[in-house]
Amino acid sequence: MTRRTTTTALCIALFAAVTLAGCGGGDKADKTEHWKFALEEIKGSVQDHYAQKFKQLVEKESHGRIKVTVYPYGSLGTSAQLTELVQNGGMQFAMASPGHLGSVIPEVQLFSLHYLFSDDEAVNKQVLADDKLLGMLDKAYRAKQLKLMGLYQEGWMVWTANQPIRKPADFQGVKIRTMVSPLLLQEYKAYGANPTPMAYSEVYSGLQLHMIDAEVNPIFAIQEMNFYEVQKYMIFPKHLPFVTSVVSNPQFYDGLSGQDKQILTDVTDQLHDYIFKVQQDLNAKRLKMIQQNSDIQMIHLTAEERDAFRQAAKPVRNAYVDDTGPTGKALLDAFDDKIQALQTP
Ligand code: 6CS
Repeated sequence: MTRRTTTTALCIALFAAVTLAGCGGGDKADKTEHWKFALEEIKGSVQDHYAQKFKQLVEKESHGRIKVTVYPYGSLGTSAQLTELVQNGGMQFAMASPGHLGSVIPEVQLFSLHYLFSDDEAVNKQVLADDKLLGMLDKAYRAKQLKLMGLYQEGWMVWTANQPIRKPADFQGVKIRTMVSPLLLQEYKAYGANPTPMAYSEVYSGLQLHMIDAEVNPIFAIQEMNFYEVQKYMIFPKHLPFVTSVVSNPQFYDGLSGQDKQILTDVTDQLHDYIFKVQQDLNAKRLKMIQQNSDIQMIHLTAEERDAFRQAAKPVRNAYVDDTGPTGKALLDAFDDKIQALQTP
């Protein structure tokens, strides 16, 4: 992988052979460490698969010197509270989805823009590992007391509703629950909907009690949070993959030995491939489970239908640039350039 270096890899190999005092990081390398990792999703989710593999690889590569404890959603609070825990140093790692994090870091709302990504998940996977983009974003994360460790997708977002939605006008007045980032609200307002931000844990009861009419999430989440039980339609607009970011505390990260930083680089590189396959398999499996356990109707939008949403969503790109200024513009351009380069044969 691009970010690995031979020197630091050698450093890790040396550590396996001898108990060393440190490799670029001094006296920290031989102490037992306990790292905590908080999730925005429950056990069995895509984030849980990521974190369990992270634990396995970190503990293996550190020869048991580092112990990782994973906290699935529910044990520690909302996404915003998990982010605060990492900012305060109470937690070393957490998942921070742009759909929530956009309230703290406006630039990250790039990943809330509809019809920005490629239709090809494999292209999006490469874009989300692009060093230039990650470096630019990390600056914005650091300005808000977070260290960006990586980005990955968890599957295409799907709308669930009690009525068919095939064109923007069908959204008129529909109360759709969204995550809390302001730009997400603008996206759905552009379609004529009535977006209602709400914590993840409140969505099921919100749908059941008809406080909201619709919601949007990847398939695996619609299954494991039982949203399909209280909705009549699943609509596939392929407008946005659900993207999440792995974050750490900057002081914690900067204070790590060179060896531990290299372990993290190795592990997050390996996880980028691992989680891509996991999310594809999990989403396919969970779709079958939903179909077997309910009579929810599936609507796959045609190219023309998707195009009407694409047109309606276009002005929101300008709103993103207005909100984020030159930094956001540079990020948007870098993202577009990368997609273009990867899609051009
Ligand atoms: O809709 C949400 O709020 C949540 N959805 C997923 C798939 N992951 C975390 C996020 O908080």
